[in-house]
Amino acid sequence: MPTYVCPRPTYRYMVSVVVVGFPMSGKTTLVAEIVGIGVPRVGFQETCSCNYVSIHINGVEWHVWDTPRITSVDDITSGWVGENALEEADAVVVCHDGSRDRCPMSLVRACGVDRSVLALTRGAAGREDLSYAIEYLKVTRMDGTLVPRADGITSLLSAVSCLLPNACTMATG
Ligand SMILES: Nc1nc2c(ncn2[C@@H]2O[C@H](COP(=O)(O)OP(=O)(O)O)[C@@H](O)[C@H]2O)c(=O)[nH]1
Ligand SMILES: [Mg+2]
Repeated sequence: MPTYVCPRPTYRYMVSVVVVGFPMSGKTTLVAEIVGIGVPRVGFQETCSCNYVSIHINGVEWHVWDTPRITSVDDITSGWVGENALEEADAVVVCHDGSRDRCPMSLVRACGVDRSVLALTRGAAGREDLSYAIEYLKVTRMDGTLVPRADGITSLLSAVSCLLPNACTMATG
């Protein structure tokens, strides 16, 4: 009689999340908030390099990458220093600060609809600027659902977790 051998569970020990967005869309501030380090709100410093900060969530190491500005999707393949990190990312957080002339959906498409989450930054959710609504509703994922939107760190981590393949990566608190 054949013996059934239960497959060994596969656990992930590292998750890579890349934060992207147009200039001044709140990427660096968001990364600092995700990993729980403070950022000074006085003075703006342009991010020129691509760096990650580590956090542990439920025993899983997350690398959260801050990236330099993207002014148009063409930047991504034109020497933008975040290209490699983006290519290898498990999830992409696209920052949207509500600016009317900065529809984030082109970035979502370029970064991968099925691995992207929209983060409403700089009070965008409070301003309820939905000038990008039509573009937003045009973009659906493989399962027919819309790209998740998050307006706080807890909802953002939860939305990112849902993109990840294994339950052990879930952020539960
Ligand atoms: N009041 C306020 N200012 C913010 C917030 N997030 C970012 N900023 C400011 O917006 C500017 C750009 O933020 P930053 O995170 O550096 O954007 P990045 O260029 O996309 O990395 C900075 O002057 C920040 O202090 C926010 O939630 N509230
Ligand atoms: Mg920055």
